[in-house]
Amino acid sequence: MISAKMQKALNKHLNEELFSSYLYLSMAAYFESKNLNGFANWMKLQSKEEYFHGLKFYDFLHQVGGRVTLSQISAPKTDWKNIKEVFTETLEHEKHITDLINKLVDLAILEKNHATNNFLQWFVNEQVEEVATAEDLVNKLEMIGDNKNGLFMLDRELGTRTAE
Ligand code: OFO
Repeated sequence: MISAKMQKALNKHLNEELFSSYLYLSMAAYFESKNLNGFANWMKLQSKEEYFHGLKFYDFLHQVGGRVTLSQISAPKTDWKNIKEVFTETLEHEKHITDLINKLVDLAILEKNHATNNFLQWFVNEQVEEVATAEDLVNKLEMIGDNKNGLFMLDRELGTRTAE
């Protein structure tokens, strides 16, 4: 049902989603180490979301008769200068993932693989949301600057995030 090239590309992207999960868990651990529990809560949930994105690729590959082959997950960064740097890198990472999704869509179109193209459209939409959310947090952090009160309020706000 899918070409060898597409199978390889989808497996590679499964690894990217699992790396995203690992990266955000590392960011959560950084926040925990700074007693920023709200930020940590948000990142931990983000990490779980990425794991589920990875599973969507896992399930889809099986549904179309493909073979899942897991590969090594790179070690994520473990330390950052400050909160803003974490979210600036989150935004950059999400833009990178968007680019990868777009390239997968290009391949699906090239191969006239409508099922895979249709599957990927969920991720096209999801990436719009992911980039917008990260952008919003970077903007908020820029506005807050070093204001402790503002950081406290944002930490409290992000602490209310619950799993979808
Ligand atoms: Fe999987 O959406 Fe972020 O990376």
